Amino acid sequence: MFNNLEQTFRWYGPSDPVTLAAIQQTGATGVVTALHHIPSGELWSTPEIEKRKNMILSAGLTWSVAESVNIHESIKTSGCERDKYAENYIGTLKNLSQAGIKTVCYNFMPVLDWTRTDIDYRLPNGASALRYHAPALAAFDLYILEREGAYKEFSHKQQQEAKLLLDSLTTEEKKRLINNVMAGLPGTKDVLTVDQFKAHLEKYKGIDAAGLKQNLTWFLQAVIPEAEKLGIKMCIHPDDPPFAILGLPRVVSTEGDLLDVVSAVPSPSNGLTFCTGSLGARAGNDLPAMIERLGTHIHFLHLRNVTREADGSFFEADHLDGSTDMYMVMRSIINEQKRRAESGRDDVAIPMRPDHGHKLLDDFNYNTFPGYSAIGRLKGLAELRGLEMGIKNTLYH
Ligand code: DNO
Repeated sequence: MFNNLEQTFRWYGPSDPVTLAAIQQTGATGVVTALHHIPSGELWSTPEIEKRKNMILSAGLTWSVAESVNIHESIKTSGCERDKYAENYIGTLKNLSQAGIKTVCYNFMPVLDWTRTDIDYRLPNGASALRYHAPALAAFDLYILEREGAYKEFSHKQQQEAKLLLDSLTTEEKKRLINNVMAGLPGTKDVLTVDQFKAHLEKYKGIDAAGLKQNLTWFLQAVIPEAEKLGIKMCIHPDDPPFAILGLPRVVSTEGDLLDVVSAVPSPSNGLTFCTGSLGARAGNDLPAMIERLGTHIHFLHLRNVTREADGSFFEADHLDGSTDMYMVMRSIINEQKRRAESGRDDVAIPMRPDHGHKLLDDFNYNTFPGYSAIGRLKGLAELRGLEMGIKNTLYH
């Protein structure tokens, strides 16, 4: 029988209230982390990498994936400093490779990483989930950001709904909405001000989806050949949500986009992070079929589920519940593993992590990063682990 998936857990570093000792108790063997204290685009030095690696090793775990090595905005906007930042990026890959960290996750979302309007959406059982409420995002876009041209992107009805929603918010709630949408990179507590965000938008004025794709191709051409020499597997994370928001293009949202990425620079080092939560927020994405067709390029799995709502909103459901059929997803993953085993590939144990989890039980007593409490993710991991074992044993025992 071929190997199981490698079970990993994200750790935000020493400031994460979810400790490495706790991660060990989840049964995960791998840690997914990044040097979040180093500003985006700067070099990760060997001593800093080694320090983090040793913390993980002393807890009896391994550093499986660097997530994320973020890409500097000047690369996304083809700014004049992009050569320097590409060089830094390659330098970081060299140092990671030397330390034995060979899988690197990144994304190509302009300005913001993943975006939610509500990070404490209560489910009927009292659990707290993350939600993207389309009318709230529209209210922010139209009436708080007051983005030029935004009106053209919303129907009259959507504009009215957004206005009604905005008027119903207390000052405190409005502040919370702004903070949620303007939250900076995961693993930091940074929040952009609306004015800072407007300044970023200016830089994207002449960049449409085609332009952003060109910039992504430039990055891949600069970095993938180097990654290949170093034995590093790069894996791009899809957009979350998988559609353009706030006037910013997004180009890693569909199967076509993913195909464009892998064919731009064909290489075993030019792969994908298959995030079922991000891709699953778009109804047209048939996830099990995408895994069957793109599976060979998948170097990392983020498994979670969302429930899509009629108006384009979605909230994060239990890992085995929601709009994505996680049974079919896991079956497709196991099929891919079997193909790999049969063709003699050495990467059958694809690293996977339970992505996001609800806040449950004792989770409410900790100030964890949104989506990254211990018990909610542990529940997700336990369910996914059982699903994997059940399917695999049924098919191949
Ligand atoms: C959200 C995460 C993303 C991911 C980055 C990868 O919880 O999956 O923030 O780490 O987009 O670069």
